[in-house]
Amino acid sequence: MILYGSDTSPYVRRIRIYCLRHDITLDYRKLDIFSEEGRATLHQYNPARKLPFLLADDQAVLDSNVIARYLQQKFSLPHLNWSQENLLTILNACNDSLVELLLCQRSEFDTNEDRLFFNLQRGRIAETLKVLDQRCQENVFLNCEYLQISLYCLLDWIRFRDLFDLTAYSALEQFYDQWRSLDEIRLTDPRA
Ligand SMILES: N[C@@H](CCC(=O)N[C@@H](CS)C(=O)NCC(=O)O)C(=O)O
Repeated sequence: MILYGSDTSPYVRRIRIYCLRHDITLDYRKLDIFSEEGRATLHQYNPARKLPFLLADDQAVLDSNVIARYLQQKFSLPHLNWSQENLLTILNACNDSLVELLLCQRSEFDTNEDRLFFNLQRGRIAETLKVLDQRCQENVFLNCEYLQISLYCLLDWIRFRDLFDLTAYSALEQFYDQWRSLDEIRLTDPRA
């Protein structure tokens, strides 16, 4: 199985950590989607033009969440229940809004301006982080490995890119500290 991704993407990192923890062998290939060559590969396999995507069993599997489900089915690993799926949706919404704002900043917009699009993203980020912080103290969250991995990747990416001040979210901060020294975390650190 070939996983196309980049070291800095929190979505790619989820899959890499998940595979490391389950001894699933991946041929991980880094793709610079802003280079001509990287874009050509991206366009060839993924019309959504996003990372990650997986090539396996003669097909392309697109989107980290779909890849996770594909791996869970293929290797008979536990699936998320509905309440965990909902939390994943909330977590993804937070991550997606942060990606949108980062792309706006890179396009030289002032994302602190009082504009509908920026206000919607900022509101969503604050609300989803609040819910994740609350739910982080509950077993429904902490009993699901894929959610935990996804949460860690989000929190570490927020720090890595200096996107949001997390100090008010004490449960998230505590969770982050518990996870940061694990081997799989170190092996996939985008700073390394
Ligand atoms: N829902 C997708 C989101 C993936 C995503 O947003 N990937 C970013 C990298 S972190 C990307 O490829 N962005 C390229 C773009 O937006 O043009 C997933 O879970 O895989």
